[in-house]
Amino acid sequence: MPIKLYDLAGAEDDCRFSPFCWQVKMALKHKGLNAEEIPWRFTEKEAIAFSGQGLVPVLVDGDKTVNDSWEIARYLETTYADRPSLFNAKVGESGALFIKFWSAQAISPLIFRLILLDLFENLHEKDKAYFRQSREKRFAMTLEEFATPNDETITALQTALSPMREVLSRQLYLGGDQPYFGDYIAFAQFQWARTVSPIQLLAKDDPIYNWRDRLLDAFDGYARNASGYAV
Ligand SMILES: N[C@@H](CCC(=O)N[C@@H](CS)C(=O)NCC(=O)O)C(=O)O
Repeated sequence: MPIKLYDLAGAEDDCRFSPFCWQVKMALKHKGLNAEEIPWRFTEKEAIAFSGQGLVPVLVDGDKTVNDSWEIARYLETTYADRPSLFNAKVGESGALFIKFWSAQAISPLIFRLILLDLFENLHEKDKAYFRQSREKRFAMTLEEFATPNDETITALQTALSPMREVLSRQLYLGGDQPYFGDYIAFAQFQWARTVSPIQLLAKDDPIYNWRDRLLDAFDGYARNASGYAV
């Protein structure tokens, strides 16, 4: 039975923008595993109710159901231990865990402010009211107040990315010579933006741009061929 992955989609079935799902999709490719990527919308809670919660990604592998991107990566690592490693042992897992929280707390909020209005435009009509209401409650302001797609936010993002830029000016990937799950976590942030927004987050001479290019080309251009903007 093929692996199934419930993957957030927008108005069009091929608009797949969830950064958490992108981490998992790159991890599956890394392991050489194919999955059926099932389009799922924010309001289709009943379709993933069997997982006991309401967020994607949800992975179904035979009789096993796993949710949460980090838990899915750990599941793939142990279940498919004979395939290329996502973590390269405990020390790699610890590094990836740092990238997960750094990315969520220092990078994601800035990218979100930059792409939010474009992302909203790409949502399925049936999701728009839910998304607006849930996010406005979370931010305690309107989407339009929260969004700041301007030079100031771009500059703040460049500053926040500086440690990653330092690493990538010295080596090809955060994992060294080869990508690992930490690379996919960080890459997923840029793929999130690329799939819904024409905004240029990275200059072409930035080592991060070149690193992202390598990952866009990985696995026969899997991420590059996804629906989105060629930025
Ligand atoms: N910690 C979770 C977060 C997953 C998450 O927030 N998924 C979003 C899509 S990017 C979602 O399903 N949201 C549904 C909702 O807000 O109702 C993970 O890493 O998988």
